Amino acid sequence: MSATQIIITLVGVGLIGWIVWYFWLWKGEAVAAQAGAGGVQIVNVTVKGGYQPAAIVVEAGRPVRLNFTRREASLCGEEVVLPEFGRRAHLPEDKTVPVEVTPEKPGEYEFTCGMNMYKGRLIVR
Ligand SMILES: [Cu+2]
Repeated sequence: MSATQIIITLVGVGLIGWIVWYFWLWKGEAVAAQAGAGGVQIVNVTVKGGYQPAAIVVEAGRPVRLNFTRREASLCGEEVVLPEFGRRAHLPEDKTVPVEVTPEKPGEYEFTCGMNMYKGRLIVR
């Protein structure tokens, strides 16, 4: 193989690796909740083509307030569901809707849109 062929091969492999990582492996950076009054853990979540942030780190045993704001006309994110907590909320466009839960046990808890298309995770430590 010539040097050019080696370089082209390496670039190709790198590109494939990046595509695999970006589309299948990357789940978004986890964001830690901010401490609010009374020990509430607060996170602002934007709903637009998904949840931003989609991974939220909180501490067990303390209340968590997720402030959901839907910033899109699409009806996909109109409803958010937290199945493990038996909670669901309607999210009107451009209005912030707080959803409070208290995760007692460490673990990962999913939240999704009403159709189970948008997915986010509450990582409880
Ligand atoms: Cu949906």
